[in-house]
Amino acid sequence: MIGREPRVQPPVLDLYSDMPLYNTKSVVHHTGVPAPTLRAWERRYGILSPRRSDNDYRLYSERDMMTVTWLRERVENGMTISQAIALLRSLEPVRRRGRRARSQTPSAVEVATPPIPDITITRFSLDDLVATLLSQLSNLDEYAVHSTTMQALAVYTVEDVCLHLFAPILVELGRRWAAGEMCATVEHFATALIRAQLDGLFRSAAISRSGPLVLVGCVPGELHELGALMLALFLRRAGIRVVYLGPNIEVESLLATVASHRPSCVLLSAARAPQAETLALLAERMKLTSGQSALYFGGRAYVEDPAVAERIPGNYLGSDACAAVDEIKKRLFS
Ligand code: B12
Repeated sequence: MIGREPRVQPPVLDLYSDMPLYNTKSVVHHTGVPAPTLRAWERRYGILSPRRSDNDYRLYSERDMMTVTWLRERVENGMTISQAIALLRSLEPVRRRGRRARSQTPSAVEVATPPIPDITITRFSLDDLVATLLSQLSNLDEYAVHSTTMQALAVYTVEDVCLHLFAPILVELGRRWAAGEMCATVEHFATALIRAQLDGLFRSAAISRSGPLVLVGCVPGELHELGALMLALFLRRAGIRVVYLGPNIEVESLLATVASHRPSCVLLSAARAPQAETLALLAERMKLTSGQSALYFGGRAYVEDPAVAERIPGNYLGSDACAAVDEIKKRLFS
């Protein structure tokens, strides 16, 4: 695409009156949004709350008019209306911070509130968000990282944010670290923030308390856990009863847990070759001791060296976490 895409900013609603003055015809005329669409947005999303005139006609404010125009522009720029509304809602705290800062005297603002960083995103494709987030992470700018992540989650699915925003960022950080272009501090900072975000999503997803149990974790010695955590998150979001066990699972305790809880499946991740090999022994022991629990495995280590996967007596799932969820659902429910 040539030229700049429009900046995604919260509409400056507070500058506009919320006095109910305009009838539907006038709003349609000023915003270009047809009356049935206005009513649908009102009914489905509760985004507008026109008051009623004495003769029961809807009356909208200038602020409503601005909201409608802002939403129309987002839709014209390629968002669906529900994405645009989710984005508007995610920007609301930012708008409120701006309002608070504006209402204070200049000296009070200096003393009482930290400077409000420019959290507007100039571009909104996932590729552009990767670049934005990478630079914010490199600057150790936690506030901006949080804001960008929230806006990405308002527009894209959790799965897309994980696979097409977080994962490429982590790979790029790994590349920069290995090439000596970036110090480990930034990589640690970024990993900790992304891990916290994934954990928050995992804890806030609806937990299924019934149905077959699935355990997810990392093979012994494996500290790279974000792929496994993403997999657990996707499974939970797909309605599967999943327990996430974390990195570096110890063999004996895993075998004991499998024996006592009898999960339907155990899914293990390995990111590096030495750890990938350890799974062969664990898989043999699991086969002997836990006949009913199926062992599945995957991760980047087996992509790098597919021959290792062939030596492991378990079910190799590849490295596509979404395809893996479909595969596990098939095993559990058909
Ligand atoms: C963050 C990170 C760390 C963190 C991990 C922290 C944490 N909480 O996870 C820490 C600091 C601990 C770390 C340590 C090390 N790291 Co490191 N690390 C990374 C980095 C930058 C990101 C890893 C990551 O999260 N990737 C993103 C996730 C989402 O990708 P993923 O794991 O591949 O998972 C995806 C798929 O594979 C799939 N998947 C994953 N598991 C499973 C399982 C199943 C069943 C299925 C179906 C799918 C699936 O789903 C995910 C989504 O698509 C990578 C760079 C990279 N290219 O990945 C290096 C990297 C993996 N690390 C590397 C190295 C060398 C190390 C160390 C040896 C460094 C050292 N000298 O100490 C240690 C080893 C530690 C250990 N014993 O495991 C190398 C590995 C090179 C190699 N080929 O072996 C990499 C590639 C960096 C590089 N470019 O060189 N690291």
